[in-house]
Amino acid sequence: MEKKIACITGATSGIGWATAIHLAKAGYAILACGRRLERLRELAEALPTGTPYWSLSFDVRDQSEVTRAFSSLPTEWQEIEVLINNAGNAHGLDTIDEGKVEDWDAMMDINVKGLLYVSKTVIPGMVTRKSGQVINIGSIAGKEIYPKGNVYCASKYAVDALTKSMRVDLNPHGIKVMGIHPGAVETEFSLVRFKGDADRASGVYDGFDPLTADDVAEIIAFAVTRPRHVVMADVLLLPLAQASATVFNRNPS
Ligand code: NDP
Ligand code: 8X3
Repeated sequence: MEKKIACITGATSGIGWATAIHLAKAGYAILACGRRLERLRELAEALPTGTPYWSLSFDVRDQSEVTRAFSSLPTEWQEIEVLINNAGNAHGLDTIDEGKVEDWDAMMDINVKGLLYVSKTVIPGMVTRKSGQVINIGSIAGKEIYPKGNVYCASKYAVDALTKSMRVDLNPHGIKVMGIHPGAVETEFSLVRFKGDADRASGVYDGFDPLTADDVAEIIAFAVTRPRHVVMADVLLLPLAQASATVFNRNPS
């Protein structure tokens, strides 16, 4: 492959989809991952003409599926230079006493263990080549907790801890590790959190301009395209109206 390969998990929607487009524009070959096959096909059409593209459909929760998917890659797609660990979601918004075990399992299994499974598959090649960049998508929820955020916040605190740990462990190998932590971004995120309740989901963004997936993707692409010696280690990205995990300036006069 002439171009460097960027692998993006959760590329079927939101931040991952927009990141695929921005990195393709920056000259990367795109290896897109997600469960929804139709979306992976649509993404191929949405990329700039001529972008080398390959997709892998798997559930990040299933380690054997993850391993199988990556070992199915043709030789020219195996040298992944950039890994964007983006797949993830919140499931539910309940106090700790009322939270559902299946929601807790989904968040820990996808946001934490899924990120680990993909990393375990991709990073050893970077270590061998002494080259690579890993960007983990955390959240403001991994910097501050908020009411009813409990397990989602814990999963994103874990992503933050893993990002810092990866940076230390991979430091001898010349691999960049960066954490991008967005505040409110309007994607399918709230629709998933509220299990398809579109009114409740859109209400999250009432009265202010949230970040768009494009806003976040632009920062990710900027981070990836810095000179080799520059690492944007830890970025908290907020919409103007958001001052913390809980403070929003809604309906300003
Ligand atoms: P979306 O719901 O739009 O996208 C989530 C992506 O994750 C989809 O492509 C989905 O693909 C993928 N995904 C979810 N579960 C799995 C799974 N089990 N296996 C494989 N892929 C999976 O949300 P966002 O774009 O907003 O979220 C992307 C990341 O950004 C997440 O890690 C989220 O926590 C984080 N984030 C989001 C914020 C926001 O306000 N939106 C703010 C801060 C961080 P598919 O369903 O096809 O498998
Ligand atoms: C998503 C942002 O504030 O809904 O990570 O947790 S928040």
